[in-house]
Amino acid sequence: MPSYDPNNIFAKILRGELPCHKVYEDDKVLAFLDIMPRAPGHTLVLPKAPARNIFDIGTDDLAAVARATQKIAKTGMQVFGADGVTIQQFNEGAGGQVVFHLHVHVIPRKAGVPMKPAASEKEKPEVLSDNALKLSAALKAG
Ligand code: DGP
Repeated sequence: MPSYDPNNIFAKILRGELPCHKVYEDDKVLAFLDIMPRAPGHTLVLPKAPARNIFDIGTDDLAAVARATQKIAKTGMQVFGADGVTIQQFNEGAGGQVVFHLHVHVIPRKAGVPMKPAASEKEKPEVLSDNALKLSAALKAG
């Protein structure tokens, strides 16, 4: 497996070199909205530690990502009026991974509404800001 590339786009977001619509942060995890959401509230949950994917992440960091994923899934259900949540995580190109810093997709789902195709359409910044504000406020309150 190739080694971790510190210049991947999510590493730049983690270092604050590129912006994001942040929804959650703790000492081990950062979560922000996907700029090409497959449904409203589509969130990416990342370890702060430099991990390419499931094969090189430490178990403590993976546990922290799992904890945050559960919290965001539960809160996203309420905030976006969802009936369910799809959770996805891709490993290596053959596994569907495009950005090589581990991330978990948390996608609130409404019954009968299909997800948009992956990475198909950039959402308007004002929609992302509004959704990030709602989700982060609910996460802080909960
Ligand atoms: P994948 O590695 O297959 O899980 O796909 C990467 C996802 O990251 C895809 O849903 C689109 C999203 N994405 C790509 N570039 C950016 C970016 O610069 N900012 C944000 N917030 N999301 C991004």
